[in-house]
Order: sequence, then C-alpha cells, then structure tokens
Amino acid sequence: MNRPAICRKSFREVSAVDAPQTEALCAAMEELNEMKALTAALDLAEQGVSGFAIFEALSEGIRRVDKRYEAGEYFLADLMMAAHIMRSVMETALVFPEEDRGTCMGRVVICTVQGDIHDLGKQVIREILTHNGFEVTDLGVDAAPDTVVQAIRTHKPHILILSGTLQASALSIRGTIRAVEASGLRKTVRIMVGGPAVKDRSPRLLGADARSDKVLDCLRICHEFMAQAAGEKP
Ligand code: B12
Repeated sequence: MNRPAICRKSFREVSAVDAPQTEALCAAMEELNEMKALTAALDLAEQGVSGFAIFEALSEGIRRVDKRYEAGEYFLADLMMAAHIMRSVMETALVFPEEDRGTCMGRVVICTVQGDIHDLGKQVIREILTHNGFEVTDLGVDAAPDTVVQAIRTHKPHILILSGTLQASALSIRGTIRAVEASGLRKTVRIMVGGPAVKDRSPRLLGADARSDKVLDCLRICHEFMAQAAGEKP
C-alpha cells in the first residue's frame, strides 16, 4: 500500500478528543485484520488524528490480543500477527515529515537488550527521537553487552537507551550497564532504561540515570540529559 502524502500531526499533539475515533483501529487489531487496521489508521490520519493517538489505539488493541492469548483463545502465531500489523500500520500511517528534522540535538544509541526480541516500543522511540532532531543508532534486538559497549566506542553517543519487555530482561539491562561501567565508558554517556521489564524498578539500582515506560517521557528526558551535558561543559 502506498503511503499517503498528507502531513501528519506530531506525536506531541496528543488530544483526548482523538480517543473515541480510534475504536475501529483498536477493534481491527483485536480481530487481527491487517487491511481493516490499515484502513482505519489511514482514515484517522486523514481526519488529522494525532500519530500518538493512533499509536495508543494500536497498543490498546495489542493488549486486547494479549488478553485473548492469556485466555487461550489466541496463540503465539497470533501475537506475531499482531506485531506484524502494528509494524505495518506504523510504517504506513505514522510517517513524519522530513522537514521536521532539524539540526542534531544529540547522539543516541538504542537497543532491546540481550535475550529479548520485543521491539515495537523501541521502534517508536527511535522514530520520535529521529523526528525531533536526534541522531539515533539502533542496534536492534537481542543486543549483547559487548555490542553495546562497542557501539558506545564507535558512535560516542550522549545517551544510551536500553529497552526490555520480558521480566528477565531487567537482569539483562543491569548486566549491560555493568558492562558499560567495566569498560570505563560510563561517565561518557547518560543511560535511560524503559519498557515493561523495568516498570516499578529504581533506575539507581539498575545503574541508570532515568527510567520510564512512556514514550513521550523519552523525548523530555533526552532534552534534560542534553541540557545537563551542556551545563557540564567547561
Ligand atoms: C507482540 C508480542 C510478541 C511478539 C514481539 C514482536 C516484536 N517485534 O516486538 C513475539 C510474537 C515475537 C513475541 C515473542 C515472545 N513473547 Co511476547 N508479547 C507480545 C505482546 C502481545 C505485545 C508487546 C508489544 O509489542 N506491545 C506494544 C508495545 C508498543 O508496547 P511495549 O512493548 O509495552 O512498550 C511500551 C512501553 O513499555 C514503552 N517502552 C518500551 N521500551 C522503552 C524504553 C524507554 C526508554 C521508554 C521511555 C519507554 C519504552 O514503549 C511502549 C509505549 O507504550 C506482549 C503482551 C503485552 N501486553 O505487552 C507479549 C509478552 C510481552 N510476550 C511474552 C512472552 C512470554 C513471549 C515469548 C517468551 C513467548 C514464547 N513462548 O516464545 C517470546 C519471547 C521471545 C524473546 N526472547 O524475546 C510475555 C512476557 C511475560 C514476561 N513478563 O516476561 C507477554 C507479556 C505475553 C504474556 N501475556 O505472557 N511476543
């Protein structure tokens, strides 16, 4: 399907009035109907509904899919289909206008940590940051601590973002930060962690500088990190 040429609203333009309109998209995701989901998302985009509201509807739809999975009505293949639909809608309906990309706000390295292949949350964060002027290097999923350390050496990021979804990924996040500490590079980079794996966890105990589950927090925190870094310059 071709991408529509319309200019979509930014993720920052969240509006409560968008919510009722998004039920069709939510339901299409729950039914695992890709064509219906794409049509509903494009309709919403044409109506000017914010990209964030569309993303939230997809996330709610995927939570409904998960409930059915937990109830034994859906299986792993259905979760894979849900992820496929989410990616497909995000690629088709959540396109950001190129002209919004300004001068480089800072360099970011992002990944899903070792042992975890969930990446839809990470993907959205990457898009939001890229759209807002950050230069983002995405190491993908299942990123080993050594890969992360090497990426810090190569790309010299101001910020490292570690995402984890599985419960076990909290340990992987901690292990990755320990590897960064052991490499002597910890002082060169601010670290933000997020995703369901670290919900309710203290960032300090994980060795991170910040933690959040909300994609929109991510942009605010990155701006704060950059302001702090600027303040530290001699
Ligand atoms: C889709 C899905 C999959 C897809 C993933 C595809 C992909 N490319 O991501 C597939 C089918 C591959 C999959 C595989 C598995 N999955 Co799965 N999966 C899901 C499901 C249904 C949705 C996850 C999702 O993408 N949600 C949408 C995204 C956008 O939301 P999100 O990830 O929560 O991220 C949000 C925030 O956390 C935030 N965020 C994320 N990272 C960061 C980072 C920062 C810095 C910030 C600020 C924010 C942030 O961004 C998002 C904003 O809303 C969840 C159920 C659920 N309720 O979450 C199960 C779930 C996570 N999976 C689960 C399991 C068990 C598995 C498997 C082990 C299944 C198996 N038997 O093989 C494998 C794991 C393989 C592995 N090694 O990782 C369990 C995890 C249990 C646990 N607590 O550990 C869940 C909860 C299902 C369940 N009810 O049991 N899964």
